[in-house]
Amino acid sequence: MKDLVFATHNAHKLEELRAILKDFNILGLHDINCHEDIVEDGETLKDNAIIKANYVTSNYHIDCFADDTGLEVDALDGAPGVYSARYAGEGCSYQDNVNKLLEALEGVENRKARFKTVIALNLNGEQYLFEGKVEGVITKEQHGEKGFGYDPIFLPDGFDQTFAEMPMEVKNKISHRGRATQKLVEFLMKR
Ligand code: ITT
Repeated sequence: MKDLVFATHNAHKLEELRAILKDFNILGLHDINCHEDIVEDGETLKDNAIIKANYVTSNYHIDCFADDTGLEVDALDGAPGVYSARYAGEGCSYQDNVNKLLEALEGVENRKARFKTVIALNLNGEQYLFEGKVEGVITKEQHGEKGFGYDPIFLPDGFDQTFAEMPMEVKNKISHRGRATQKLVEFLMKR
């Protein structure tokens, strides 16, 4: 089975990707002894995905892919977007972010939102990009214990369970990261 490095420190993301990319041996940054915090100071998801992938390729001299994800809320003009990880401030928890978003949307009727993911793949000296998104709404309360991040308050269109209530395999079929990863898989399988 071919090794493929996923440039992430996020154990939840790693678990999701391992469940999707079953034909590859997916290594995380810990597996290659990369313990540095990669500074994600890009202005877009694409910039940050490229920053993470390039950091690993230039410092560890290996092919890898990285993803960056953001939650865009229409009533907040697309916030938290690229700042989704630190929406409630530097060092904040997932719960802090969820609380801040629920407060920001208190009394707001338009709750439309979407998750977007950009994956940057560095392979044999070339770079390839893949995108995925999922439309939905921000619920008024939290539901479910699974997943991570904003999952307990994201209800994907056409479903009656939040991402945190669904089994991971269901989330992976329809999610932003799942869709971007499917494109990555199709690309890798063709080669
Ligand atoms: P790495 O940069 O190490 O990969 P990260 O946690 O910083 O991990 P991202 O920058 O891609 O990940 O994501 C930004 C934030 O968006 C993340 O901290 C979560 O709060 C949220 N997020 C990302 N993917 C999510 C998902 O599938 N479900 C819910 N929230 C998610």
